[in-house]
Amino acid sequence: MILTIFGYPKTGKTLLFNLLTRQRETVSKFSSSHNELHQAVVEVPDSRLARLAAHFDTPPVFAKIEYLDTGSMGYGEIENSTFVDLLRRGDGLVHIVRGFTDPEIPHPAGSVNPRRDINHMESEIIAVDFISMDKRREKLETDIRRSGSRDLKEEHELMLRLQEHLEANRPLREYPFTEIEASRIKGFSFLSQKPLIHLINADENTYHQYIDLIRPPQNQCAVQVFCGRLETELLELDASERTVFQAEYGLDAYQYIRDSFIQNSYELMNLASFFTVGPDETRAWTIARGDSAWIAAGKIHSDIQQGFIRAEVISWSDFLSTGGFSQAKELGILRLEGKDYRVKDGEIVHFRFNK
Ligand SMILES: Nc1nc2c(ncn2[C@@H]2O[C@H](COP(=O)(O)OP(=O)(O)O)[C@@H](O)[C@H]2O)c(=O)[nH]1
Ligand SMILES: [Mg+2]
Repeated sequence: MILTIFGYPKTGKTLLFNLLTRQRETVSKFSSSHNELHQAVVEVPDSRLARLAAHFDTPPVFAKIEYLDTGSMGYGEIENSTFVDLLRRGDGLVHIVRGFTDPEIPHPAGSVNPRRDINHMESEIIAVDFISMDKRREKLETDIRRSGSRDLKEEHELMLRLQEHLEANRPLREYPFTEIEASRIKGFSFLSQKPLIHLINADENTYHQYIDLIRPPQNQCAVQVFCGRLETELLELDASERTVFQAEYGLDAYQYIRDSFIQNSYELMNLASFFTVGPDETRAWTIARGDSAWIAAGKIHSDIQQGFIRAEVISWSDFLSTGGFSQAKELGILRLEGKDYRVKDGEIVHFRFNK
């Protein structure tokens, strides 16, 4: 899974990237290379998987997230194409919003105002989608004049409806797609359809004033606040010192982004993990919540999906408390499920398939 970090210049994108990936890329007031790109892959920590791996005495293979830290985009300049490409690559988008004050780092719009920047960025993203949809619509109109297939006409009608939706300044995340419509536009990677987190980078003085901007995930969009520089500094201290400083700043309940970010993104993006276990490896796989056993099988290998017979399913905790597959089978806790079974977060799935 890829998460793309983006935002206006000097908002703390690279600082966040370093926090999340434990890299040490240069964070700077001055250098402003527009084309810098940092990438790093990190494991998704999962104590359930670690315990299963210990049980089997096999190496745990954690799920992975790749972070892309894009170079800065100017205020109102999102359509720069290399930039949009990086956004399209993301399965989810992380918009870093300037929330800290520092007279030495001027804001391109003249003042620090996260609410304004969030709205501004939403509109820019919507505009990008509108423009790419416009191109597609024009192409469809030419093609329809030539061939007039019903399929093209339906796509054209959909584009018109979606453009109307975008014109009302609403992201595609909020459009009630039918399954057919969703599959029609899947290949376009529209930006306003991607899950999005607006992450306000505050400092110890501004943090409290942004609390009421926080929004829990709704339609795969959320607003969160963190203190990038302060958190980086606190993480260098030991736990007791941290507590003292946090109390001093009135941040006793502060949630470290480094600890909470992955969990929150999984929730935002409606993701879940299932596990495969065995003598070779104990491994976590990422699926969407509600995915069927058949789709889960396809995450591992298309052969397993094609030859799907049944899935043996048990929750990770039931597995550990019964002590193994044969005990679980005897107790009737190991279930046999079919293709349509919806796999739940934390289940061990063993696929039986025709080779
Ligand atoms: N005071 C303060 N400064 C920050 C914070 N986050 C980033 N900065 C400063 O903002 C500048 C730009 O940070 P950087 O991560 O390189 O921003 P980017 O251009 O978005 O990648 C650096 O001088 C950082 O030290 C923060 O939370 N508080
Ligand atoms: Mg940077």
